[in-house]
Amino acid sequence: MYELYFLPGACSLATQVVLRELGQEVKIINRQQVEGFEAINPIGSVPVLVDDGAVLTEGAAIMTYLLKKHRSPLLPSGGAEYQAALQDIMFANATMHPAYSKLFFIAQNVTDEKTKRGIFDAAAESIRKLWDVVESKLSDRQYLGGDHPSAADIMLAVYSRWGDYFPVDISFGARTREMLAAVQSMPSFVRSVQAEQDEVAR
Ligand SMILES: N[C@@H](CCC(=O)N[C@@H](CS)C(=O)NCC(=O)O)C(=O)O
Repeated sequence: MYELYFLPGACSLATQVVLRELGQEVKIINRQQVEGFEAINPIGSVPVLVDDGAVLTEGAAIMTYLLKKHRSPLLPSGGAEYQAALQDIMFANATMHPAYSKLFFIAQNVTDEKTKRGIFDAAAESIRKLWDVVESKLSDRQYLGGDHPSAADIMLAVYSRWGDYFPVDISFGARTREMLAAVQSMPSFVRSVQAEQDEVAR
């Protein structure tokens, strides 16, 4: 069984959803309950996946590891389709995620309220532009992956919820809203959110 270190609602939720899509059993461990987590991951972040004793870090690397290992159609095996799927995963993990991470950084580090408001607005604007890119990609398809949700769709569906934590207005285009709602209502997604809540309440 896989072990997955998580923080509630964090990017590790996408890892859990994908594990469930792959039909894998997973034990989730709340990083907040783990003393000395830096001994497991020196940068202190989740997700961390433990597979038969091997400790894996970095969300995109974990995602591609799992999809390849289980030969999932969520990641085509080669050619232009593989490259496009990988590009979407990296867009999610290395472009959209860091754009949202700025909101967390501002909330934690900027104390002057007027300055904070201005920087929040600027960060939200850069996030909105990225969602515009997603909206145009979805002009001819339901999901980034085509007819079915891809790993990138799942990752974006997790990140899209983060704007609610801050005093920012991040709107989504109509097709993006449909994609996000469809992914967030997948049984694997609903179950993963519930599993996190159960673990936090324990
Ligand atoms: N590059 C890392 C970044 C992961 C990351 O920023 N994780 C956040 C949650 S979404 C986290 O653990 N934040 C808490 C912390 O860094 O202490 C990855 O993709 O795995």
